[in-house]
Amino acid sequence: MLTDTAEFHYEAWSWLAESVGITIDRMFNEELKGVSREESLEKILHLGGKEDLNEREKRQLAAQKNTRYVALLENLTPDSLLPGVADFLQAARNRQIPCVLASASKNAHYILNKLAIDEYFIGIVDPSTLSKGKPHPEIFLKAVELLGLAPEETIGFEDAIAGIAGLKAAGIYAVGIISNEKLPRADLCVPSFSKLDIDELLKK
Ligand code: UVW
Repeated sequence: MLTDTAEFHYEAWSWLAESVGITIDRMFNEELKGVSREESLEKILHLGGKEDLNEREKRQLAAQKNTRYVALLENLTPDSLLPGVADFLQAARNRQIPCVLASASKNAHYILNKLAIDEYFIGIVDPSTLSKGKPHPEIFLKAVELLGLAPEETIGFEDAIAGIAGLKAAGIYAVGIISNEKLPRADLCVPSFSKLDIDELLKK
């Protein structure tokens, strides 16, 4: 939701899936949003009836996908930030509001660096410490821990149903950032960060 990596994931996963005789489409790719690399691979192999590959083969496939994906991430620049993100982060910083990134991606550091916004975050949840994916609240509870705050003192931003469900399960005020639909369980839903007024949000 800081930038759109879905298309890069799609390109890399489609290529990887084709290499083992499986075809995925953009609709299926939607199901991979916010899902870890390993779990995404499982979903793809399941789709193609190939989930019985051994662990070594799965590790190799995941690594191949990641090499291709990271090569595509090379194209990211600060211009790749979604509308309103830079201003919102700056507004948070001006008010001394700390931000933490709760991402299931092991490439999160690299992505923040390419977008030149790493200095706006006091931390990133380490995906290797997570035992359960969204909608489980674990990732958000770890983010709250990094902030040193209680869940009800924080605000979470998500662009997918599973993310909003995770935020709500963690007891966090959930803002849905989504352009073409609604996230029914979100406390507030806006099409982009540019539609958010941070001072209004802080009154919630
Ligand atoms: C995700 O994008 C969720 O994972 P990774 O970048 O680690 O493949």
